[in-house]
Amino acid sequence: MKFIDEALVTVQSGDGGKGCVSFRREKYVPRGGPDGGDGGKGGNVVIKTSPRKRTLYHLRFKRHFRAKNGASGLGKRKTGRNGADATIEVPAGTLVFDTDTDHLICDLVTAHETYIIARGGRGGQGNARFKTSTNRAPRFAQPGASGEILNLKLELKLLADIGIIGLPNAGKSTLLSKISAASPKIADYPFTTLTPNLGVVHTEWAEPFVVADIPGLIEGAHQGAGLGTHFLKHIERTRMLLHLIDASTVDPHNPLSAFQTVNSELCQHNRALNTKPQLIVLNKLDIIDTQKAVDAVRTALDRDDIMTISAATGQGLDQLKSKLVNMLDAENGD
Ligand SMILES: Nc1nc2c(ncn2[C@@H]2O[C@H](COP(=O)(O)OP(=O)(O)OP(=O)(O)O)[C@@H](O)[C@H]2O)c(=O)[nH]1
Ligand SMILES: [Mg+2]
Repeated sequence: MKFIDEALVTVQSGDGGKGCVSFRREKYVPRGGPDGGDGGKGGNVVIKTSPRKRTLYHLRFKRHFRAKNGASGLGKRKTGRNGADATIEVPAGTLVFDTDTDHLICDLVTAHETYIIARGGRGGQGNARFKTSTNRAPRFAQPGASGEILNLKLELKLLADIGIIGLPNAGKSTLLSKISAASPKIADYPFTTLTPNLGVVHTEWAEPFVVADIPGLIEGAHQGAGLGTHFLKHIERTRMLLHLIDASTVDPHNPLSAFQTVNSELCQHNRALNTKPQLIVLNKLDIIDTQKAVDAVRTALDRDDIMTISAATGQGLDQLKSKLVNMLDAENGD
């Protein structure tokens, strides 16, 4: 399940400000001597990992990052102001390559990590610094050093934020295809999905997130039945689960059977999976008489946060996306 997000950006650090040529001029102080201050330092371009970012998608719209130049030095030995840094926010896990040399510059692993990718130029020295016993009135100052320009390729191996689990045929792949640009194979027989598929979900109001469609689980999966739990290791790394249930197959006398089968397989594979936040979603609400099944599941679980959708018609998908965004933000501690 390799899914790489890529972005090309150009970064430019700020030039250093030039040094100042100036002489002290004050009443009653004849020949006050040189007092030109140094130029300010150019700003750096900094790459920073932010837990709010989940993909590199935002870099499709902003590809140039330029830090500000340092200001020139001033009289009275005043140093020019330093140029402001430019910051590129990326998710943890981003690799940064120099596209001109293909060299890996840095591998940002943890949250809130910062790396100076392009250093600002040094400010030039003002003439006050060049005063010597033989040249007491230097009429020159240094120019600032130039910033650097780099072409970068950012690469991120996407990990799913959300794993869709459920029995075969629940509509997991259909749901993924409706909320993302992924086009997994969809069919009315079980085990259509043989390997997990990833899709990026975009909304107009939130940071994109990544959803994985996991092959269907059946009873005995932890012992190898069906496709087994081979793919559950992908679920282990997701932050939350979307448990999809086909409402048209819910037995009103035993409404939780599908739900319990899948959860017990998860748990037998790895107990920790049971503690992952799980959103329960009933699918295929376009089929008649499914409302009874929904009510039965709601009553049996005694939870009112169960969502209902039809992946086929698109009913309820906007509400579902908002709910997922809220849950991910809550996980982030926002
Ligand atoms: N009526 C109706 N049919 C649906 C809906 N969602 C999915 N289906 C159908 O259900 C069948 C199974 O859908 P898939 O998306 O392949 O199911 P899956 O959960 O990915 O199945 P596996 O990959 O085999 O585990 C397909 O025939 C879909 O067209 C829905 O909302 N309404
Ligand atoms: Mg599928």
